[in-house]
Amino acid sequence: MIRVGPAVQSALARGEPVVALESTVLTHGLPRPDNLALGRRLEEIVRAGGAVPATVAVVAGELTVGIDDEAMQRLAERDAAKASLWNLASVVASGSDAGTTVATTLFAAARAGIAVFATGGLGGVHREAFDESADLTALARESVVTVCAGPKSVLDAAATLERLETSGVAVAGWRSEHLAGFLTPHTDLVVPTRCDDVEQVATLFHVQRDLGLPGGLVLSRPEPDGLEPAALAALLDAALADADTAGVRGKDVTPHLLRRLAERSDGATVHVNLRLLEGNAALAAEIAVAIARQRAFRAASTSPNEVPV
Ligand code: PSU
Ligand code: MN
Repeated sequence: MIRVGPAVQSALARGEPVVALESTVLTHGLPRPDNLALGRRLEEIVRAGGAVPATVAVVAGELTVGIDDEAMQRLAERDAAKASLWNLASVVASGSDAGTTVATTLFAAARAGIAVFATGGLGGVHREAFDESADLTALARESVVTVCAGPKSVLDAAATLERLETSGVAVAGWRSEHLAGFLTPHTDLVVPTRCDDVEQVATLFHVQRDLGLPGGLVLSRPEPDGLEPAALAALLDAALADADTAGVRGKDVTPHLLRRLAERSDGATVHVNLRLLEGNAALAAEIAVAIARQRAFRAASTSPNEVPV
């Protein structure tokens, strides 16, 4: 029941690099009309990096890997649902349109055979007890490289990192020892691995697969354009208080907080969000190219552990 778009299908059949992109950022994460412009720009960035973009979404009840521009326009301009793993079946059954979260995008991308995924921020452990994103479950299950700017700023980053460790997800910092803070470049949390070039990332990915490890690899890329940690903390406290007063719960929490952060920062958080998404897509394309090259080399080589440098 997963539809794969024609460009993505032929790229995958030829072993060419493909980068999956999520769509909740279009339906819920960014204001109109920035969202549509961004969705198109991310695909362009991936193409410019030598890979084929595969934006994932539910289109009229069909989980689609590689939506066309018409579908992207509809998702960005009309109200659509937000599909995580726990409500995916009901969204599909009802025949509606939905943006896919990190969890659902990972699920669909892995089924289609895509190795690399670019997003903005990961879902994770919220500051309020018992709200934990299904993104964590999907990251533990799917053998995919997820390029992100760290856990979403509204989360408990330390708890999220612990949960990733518990479920066996490899976390690497892109040219950094620290976990990226989404809207701020760094948290003070140290990540287990540091990667300084894309070949290293591709090698880690292949070794994880060779070992038969079930989970994925999170590559945390700090966005240099990000906000000062103190400024972000003040904005967040205010936005969290707003959400509490408004009585927002469940899957509506994240979109609500993002909207309040944007309003309270005069759009600064949206600007950073756009920059980090673009940077992540560009890096993901490079990684997809490196993975495809190493895969071809390994297939031709008698010693599977040798990788090109
Ligand atoms: N971060 C953002 N904007 C977003 C999201 C994260 O800055 O729109 C989305 C991602 O798609 C992520 C989802 O997978 O929120 C997590 O939602 P939840 O916590 O309800 O699982
Ligand atoms: Mn939640």
